[in-house]
Amino acid sequence: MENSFTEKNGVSRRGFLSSTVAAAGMSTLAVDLTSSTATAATNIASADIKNLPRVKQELVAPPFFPKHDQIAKGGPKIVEIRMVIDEKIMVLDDEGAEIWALTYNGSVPGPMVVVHQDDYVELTLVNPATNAMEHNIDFHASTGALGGGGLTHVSPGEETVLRFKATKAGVFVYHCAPGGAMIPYHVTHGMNGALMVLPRDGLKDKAGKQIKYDRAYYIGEQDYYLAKDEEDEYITYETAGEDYADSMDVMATLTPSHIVFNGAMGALTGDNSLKAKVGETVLIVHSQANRDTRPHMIGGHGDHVWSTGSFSDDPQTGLETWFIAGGAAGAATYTFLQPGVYAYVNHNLIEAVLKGATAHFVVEGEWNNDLMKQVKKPSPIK
Ligand SMILES: [Cu+2]
Repeated sequence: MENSFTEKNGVSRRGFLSSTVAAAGMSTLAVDLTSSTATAATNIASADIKNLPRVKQELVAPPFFPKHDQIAKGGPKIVEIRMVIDEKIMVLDDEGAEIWALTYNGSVPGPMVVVHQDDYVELTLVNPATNAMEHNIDFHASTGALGGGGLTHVSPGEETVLRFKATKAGVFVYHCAPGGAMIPYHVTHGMNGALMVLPRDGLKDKAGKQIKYDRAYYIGEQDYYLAKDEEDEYITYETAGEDYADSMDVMATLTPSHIVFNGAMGALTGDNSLKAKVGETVLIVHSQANRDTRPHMIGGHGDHVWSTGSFSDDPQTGLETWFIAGGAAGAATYTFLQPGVYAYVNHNLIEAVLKGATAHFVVEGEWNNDLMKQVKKPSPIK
């Protein structure tokens, strides 16, 4: 890849980037899949699909969820969503480290999408002419054609529409996967998000009892690989894609410069803290498109946890810390029992504190002395 970068360095940025993608090999695979899918498609259910009701889902920026029903009303639907790709500068920390982020709808992570099992997701993916790069989308919730990645390559100035059936219940990552080294490059520049496929009759515990949530938050964990100059300062760039060679060098070390929640350090702390009240049940969906992680609610628990993200499996209960594999999303519910500030962290505490993977929940309500009481304030030893 580095050779192709050097060789193509003289041509225009857009030309260089698509050449780099073509050189990567994966995109050849994607093209083959596109044509074979188109010709071999039997379209067994197209008549039925035509008769399904259509609804538009207004996507919102994380940590918030779009409006949705926890239990499906009626039969399967086509849920129309629209994502516009935005290549933009994002500031990642207090020191002003910045990146040309590659985003779905302008946020890192991209927006949460919510449907019910057997609904159809119909995505319009728009790549405005003002962007520099080709992009696509691979939905881990979907089946076939590289998760739709083979059918959704859009160059700047193009849009495409992909429809897939959400056959599996759970929470799933989606991400850009243009081909070869551009796959990790785009994913580690923020181009990923999550989609929740609820069972039609909602979430259940292992006894089959309904689990309802009062609030839902989406936390997308992001590892970035920013390069530094000889003075130990983060390098800045004029355009998206210009950091490609430097980024590849840092990525090869497997050592992120930043590991953050929702795009930047502090995106979910201070004024941006997540809110809840004592007695409320909060659903937390946590995704990591590239790297393993281990969420922990300091001072709380995971009451019900779908660590692998599959709602077809019984949730685990009463967990202190749970594992989310790189390339996956997981879900957890917690009913807050005490007021206060809870740090929700990736419990590799170096990653939480030094790299940025920390969020805060600010919970209002009455303190319960039965659960915890300071029996004696810290004072001199008698
Ligand atoms: Cu992309």
